Amino acid sequence: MSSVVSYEVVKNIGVIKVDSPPVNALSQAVREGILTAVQNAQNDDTEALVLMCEGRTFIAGADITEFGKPPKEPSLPDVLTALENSSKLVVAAIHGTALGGGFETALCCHYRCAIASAKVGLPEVKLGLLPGAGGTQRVPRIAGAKAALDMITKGDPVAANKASDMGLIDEVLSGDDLQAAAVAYAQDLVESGAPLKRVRDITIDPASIEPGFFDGYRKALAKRARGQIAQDRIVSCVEAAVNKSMDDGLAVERELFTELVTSPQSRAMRHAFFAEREAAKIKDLPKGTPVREIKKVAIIGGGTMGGGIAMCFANAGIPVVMVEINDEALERGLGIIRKNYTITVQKGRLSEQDMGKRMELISGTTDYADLGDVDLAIEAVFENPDIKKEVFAKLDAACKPGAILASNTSYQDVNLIAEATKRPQDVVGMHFFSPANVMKLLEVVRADKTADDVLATVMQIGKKIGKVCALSRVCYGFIGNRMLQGYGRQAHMLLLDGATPEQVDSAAEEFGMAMGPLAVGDLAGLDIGYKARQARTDVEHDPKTHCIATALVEMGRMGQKSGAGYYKYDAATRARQNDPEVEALIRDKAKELGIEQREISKQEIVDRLFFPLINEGALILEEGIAQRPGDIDVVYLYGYGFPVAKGGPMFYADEVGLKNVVARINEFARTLGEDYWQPAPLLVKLASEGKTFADWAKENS
Ligand code: 3H9
Repeated sequence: MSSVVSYEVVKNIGVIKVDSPPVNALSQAVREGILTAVQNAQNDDTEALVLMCEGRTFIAGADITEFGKPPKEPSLPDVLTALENSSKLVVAAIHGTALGGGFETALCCHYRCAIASAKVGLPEVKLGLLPGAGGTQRVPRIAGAKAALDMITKGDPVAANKASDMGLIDEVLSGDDLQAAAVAYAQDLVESGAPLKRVRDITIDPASIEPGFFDGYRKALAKRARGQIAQDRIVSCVEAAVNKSMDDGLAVERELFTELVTSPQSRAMRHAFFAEREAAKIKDLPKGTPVREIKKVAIIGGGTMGGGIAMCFANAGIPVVMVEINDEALERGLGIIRKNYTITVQKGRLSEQDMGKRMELISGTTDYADLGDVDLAIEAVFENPDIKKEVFAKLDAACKPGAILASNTSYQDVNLIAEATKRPQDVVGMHFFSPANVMKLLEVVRADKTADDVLATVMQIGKKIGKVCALSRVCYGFIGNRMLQGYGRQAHMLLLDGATPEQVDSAAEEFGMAMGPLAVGDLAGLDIGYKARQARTDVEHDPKTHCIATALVEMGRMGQKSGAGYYKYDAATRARQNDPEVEALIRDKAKELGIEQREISKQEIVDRLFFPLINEGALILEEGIAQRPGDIDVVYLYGYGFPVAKGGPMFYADEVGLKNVVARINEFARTLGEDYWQPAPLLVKLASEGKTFADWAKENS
């Protein structure tokens, strides 16, 4: 038998077991092993077959590392045909997550059973793909076109009980012994003379689909999926499932899958998938570094940020105590959390009972003496170094030895914060992004003395609370906000050079950003940057880079919250509107500074916004602030709304070609001045060697 697929006869049932850690992906060896087992089993004494997996999960999909390489026999469709055509009844027995090609394998079995904790799904869309092994044809045949489209275009896994309601699972098993339960289920099917149910034999009546249904679905998707081609192709496949024969539908699916798997979008999204997992690994941490147990957490500061962080832990079932300076502030903080949960309940995304359980996990205090039993304290107070140091000195005195002390600072020097304690080895940065209970990114900031086990613990707890973690060394703004400075500066300078706020934002949004830089400023509040600039007295501010934002704040235009910033906002809809007053202000400022305004092309806007990100990213790599280019991509994808279909700024740079990036930066240096257009030495070096950031990552892994 194959080394990754075994075959064993239990009573009258043949059990085919895949054992290919970590997630039993359908590598060539797994495909061949299943095919051989099914073929051999046709001639033995068994009466039915069970297909199941060892380890943490049923097959979690095709082996993504094989995409983009020459195909190896047998193909997945060949294996699935053998399963579906088996003369003996085949039962898929699912635990963990049957995803993508894994679920498609199960759909080719004649029956599917699962333990209650299992989930099934077709997440290919998250990799810029569509299910390419019959999923787009079989799910609509079982669950209907609408349910299939919802499942495949969102890509989220469905719990076993719901999947059973949809008809995708035939039996939800009780008990923990999957093999015993699945064998018993297969025996029952044999005894009852159950037929070989083949999904391919189900037909959908095209008349059951309302006219215009697919066009309507496409239109709704165009808004939600913003330029991602996979969604559109998925609709075409499901349309074929309704209107064509199984074989013709499979042919459409194959053709469109092949188009997508070679597309830059899917390449970028596959890069993002692996970069996310890689970012959680700290290169120089010895294997087996122990982790500290985190049973209770303290959050210092009950503002929007502190409240959001508290929710992250409560959502993961970890008790939290929130610390505020007085009862009133504490009540306000807890009230904001209660309100946030209530909104989630009203939207039907949380039950009242679960809200109650989460609120019970959150307590409050105004006394640091109550923090003696916490394992992790996260400070989320004002961005003022003196206040932060004071808080850390208090935490150092109140918390038990070994408790981790973390700062949620966005900019401050974590080394200086650590110096305020007698345990710098226990001090680390945990930079959450607002709103903290929603945004996926957690920048973990490693100070000079942070202990290895503290870093390992924070990475682990970050994953537990559902965050994607990336490691940064200490510098002003860490990875994300440091890079953002050049992006924000260019957004501003583009205005002075003649672009309107709408032109700048819509170019960034067409590029794929969730929101343009100026609209983001309005959303966050222009007063925040204003105060930060005023507080930063250690550097000289270039009058050109923020004069408009400063003038807007001084005119009382703080952004959305005051109804106006770079734009005017409709009070009811919050829709942004161009404002001639702002356009006049920009013209005046340009004149004052002696800048001659001109028409600016979309391409220039895009390059001037995104190339500074790449350039600063290269400096950050060179200085060792980030471990890998992929980590920088992860920061931008999960913290700053960078389009996943472009893979992150460093992946985007590789796609554009580093030579082209350097040439354009040099051109901007000539035409716009060298102050902000100096190509990073690493960028120049890689470009001159004809290399990419991905090459650098390999050489420095
Ligand atoms: C597909 O199926 C196409 C078909 O329709 C058509 C084909 C013709 N391949 O996430 P984790 C690795 S497309 C290769 O940390 P968790 C991962 O890189 C596929 N490797 O664990 C990591 O490696 P390392 C559709 C994979 O417990 C390790 O496994 N399927 C694959 O938090 C552990 O991963 C999907 O998109 C793979 N398919 O979560 C599912 N999957 O340890 C993708 C994982 O070296 N996978 N690895 O860093 C997942 O969503 C999660 O991994 C899963 C486990 C939920 C399964």
